[in-house]
Amino acid sequence: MNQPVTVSRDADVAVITLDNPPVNALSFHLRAPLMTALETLRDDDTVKAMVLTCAGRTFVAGADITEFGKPMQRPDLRDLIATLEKIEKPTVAAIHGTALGGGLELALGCHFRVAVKEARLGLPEVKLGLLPGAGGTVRLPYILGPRKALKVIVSGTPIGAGEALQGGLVDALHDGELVANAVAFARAKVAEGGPFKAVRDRRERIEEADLAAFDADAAELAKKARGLEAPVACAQSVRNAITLPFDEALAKERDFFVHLVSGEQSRAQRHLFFAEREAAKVAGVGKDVKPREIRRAGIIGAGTMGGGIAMSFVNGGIPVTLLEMSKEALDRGLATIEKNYAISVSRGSLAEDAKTKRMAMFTGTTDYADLADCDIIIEAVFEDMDVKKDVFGKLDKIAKAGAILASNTSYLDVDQIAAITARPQDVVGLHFFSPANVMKLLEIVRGKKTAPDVLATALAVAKRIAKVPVVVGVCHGFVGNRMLAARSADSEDLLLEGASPAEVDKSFTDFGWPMGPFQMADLAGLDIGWRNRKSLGKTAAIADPLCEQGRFGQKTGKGYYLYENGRTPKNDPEVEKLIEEKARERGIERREISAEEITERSLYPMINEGARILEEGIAARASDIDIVWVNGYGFPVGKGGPMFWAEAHGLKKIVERLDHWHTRTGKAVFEPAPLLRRLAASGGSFAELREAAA
Ligand code: T1G
Repeated sequence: MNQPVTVSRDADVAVITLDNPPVNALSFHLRAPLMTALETLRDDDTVKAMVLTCAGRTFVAGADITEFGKPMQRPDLRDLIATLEKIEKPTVAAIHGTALGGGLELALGCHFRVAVKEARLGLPEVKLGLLPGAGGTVRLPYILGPRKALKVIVSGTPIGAGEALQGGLVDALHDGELVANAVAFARAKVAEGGPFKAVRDRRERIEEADLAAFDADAAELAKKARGLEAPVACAQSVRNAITLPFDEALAKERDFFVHLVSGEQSRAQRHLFFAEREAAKVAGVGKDVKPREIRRAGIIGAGTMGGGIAMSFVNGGIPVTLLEMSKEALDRGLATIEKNYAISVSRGSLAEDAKTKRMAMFTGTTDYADLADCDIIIEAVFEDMDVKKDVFGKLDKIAKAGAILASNTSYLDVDQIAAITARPQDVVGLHFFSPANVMKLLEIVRGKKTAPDVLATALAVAKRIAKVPVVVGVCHGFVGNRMLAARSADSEDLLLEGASPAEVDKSFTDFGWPMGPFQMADLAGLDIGWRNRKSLGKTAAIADPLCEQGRFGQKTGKGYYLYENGRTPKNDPEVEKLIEEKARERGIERREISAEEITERSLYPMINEGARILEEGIAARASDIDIVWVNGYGFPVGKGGPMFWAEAHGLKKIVERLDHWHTRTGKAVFEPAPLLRRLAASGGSFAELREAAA
């Protein structure tokens, strides 16, 4: 068992090494010996300077998130930093990997910070529904200035060591031996002589701060918070660093932290943090299953999905061969990709030379034979089984042995597609979400014959292209789209019985969704659903007549809403009139429909379908379903995902209301799944399924 804290000496410089794998989280068993080391070295006159470093792949990646919600054992992180900051001999944090959250706060307790060039530094607490709780919202503004610090803290996105150096957060960058360089840096400071200023005493950036400009930035950021408390608390706490004395601002930061850490939103977002990591652990695909090597990817189809998928691979450093049926279609697809990169360059999120490098990683072709050297080939062609089978038939002939053949189908039976080939073990579904170069979610569809190393490869590729993977089984619409169908199964009746599209959408945005179902349908295009219904011989009371009038949504300037200028939806009395007419035709007496009823008739059936999906083993864990919905469908992170929210909301109440609507409507989507009924009756939780499965 490794020592969490070891102290070594390089003559008069003491080196404290923290070692708490895998990410040196500041658990109590690290904090206690660290406090002892700090106090001992502080009082040892033979020690002229101290260096703080970490063993393993990264500097401290934060407080130990698993300790939140439990009584905090002292010394806590603030005690450590308070002791560190009072040490008069120079203290230097030597940073590699990531210095995140409490890890960066600890480093800000030192006089100096040195780092390797690849290091990343940040305060991602806002992503856990928290704010930095050990001085980060006060000390970082002292170093970077309030406006820059506000951006770093409210985005939660780490900055690179180069940017940190420019901002004064890091004092030196090193290529070679980090600790040796840090010791040399410390010794040089000793030679320069003190006093050495603690961060809390460096007020220059605070005194020159432009409060009005800061408030304008904060107001902009608050607009994007969409009901999340943490971003607003972060901004207020950074503002306190400008307006209040250091210790007062620190105390207020603590109050915010204590409030947030015991709140529902942070509990939900911490659930998602661990759920995302759990989702990558797949039964039968242990660490012993080696992924196949992926040097080049082939993408079939350069349309919206194919182009976005291709960009994800190139952004992840994997060169792409992009195939289209015709040169025109290929050129159109590549031009769209180039335009997307140009937009990123114009926004400053991509350098011009990086764009050039990325465009050079695309090879266009209209010849299937050019895919023969690809290690993975993903088709993103028209969502039709015959078309998919035709493509896989061709792929089976040209793809090299061991190549992974993947379908981006969003609904269809991957086993049927695999059966077309002589290598079903190499076939997997990779369901990306539009826009594929932006959306984080990747539903990995495991076929009956998909080999474990194909799944291991898909999981490894997902990490390389910065996607959040969830492995799901084969069924119509997999996890996300299947539940989406249940969520909208009753939406037309809600309109016929009295709700307006705007009322339904408002209940969703009030809940925290970025957009409601009718605005979403207008964005996606009503004609897609219309074509689908016609092919299945199905009808829709409202959507069909809207489509017959050419109201396909944003793309035709009107759908459920009117779009006079671009994307802003406007209520259209024509639509209201059509709904009233269709209701009259069906003898439906229209009435007031509350937001609560809308939630019951849309979210409850969706959760119910989630329970069916768990019963069938299509999803391994309820938390996987939460990850699908938060990363693929905009389910509000502050609510933790549909299954987490359902438990917090009360399974008993949900089952009672499902029974009510099942009786009222006779619709199958409202008939409670046996699992849901059982857990509601026993007061059980979805988590117990996981334990049972483990
Ligand atoms: N606490 C506890 N466990 C952690 C952890 C943490 N801070 N960070 C990671 N783990 C576990 C994780 O669950 C996984 O476990 C394993 O380590 C490897 O992680 C007072 C309030 C550092 C970029 O938010 O972003 O400080 O699944 O798979 O992909 O202000 O981990 O193997 O059992 O993610 O290489 C702020 C969280 C905390 C950073 C590495 N810090 N971590 O990514 O590995 S709040 C964070 C990460 C705080 C103070 C406050 C990433 C990483 P298992 P991994 P990775």
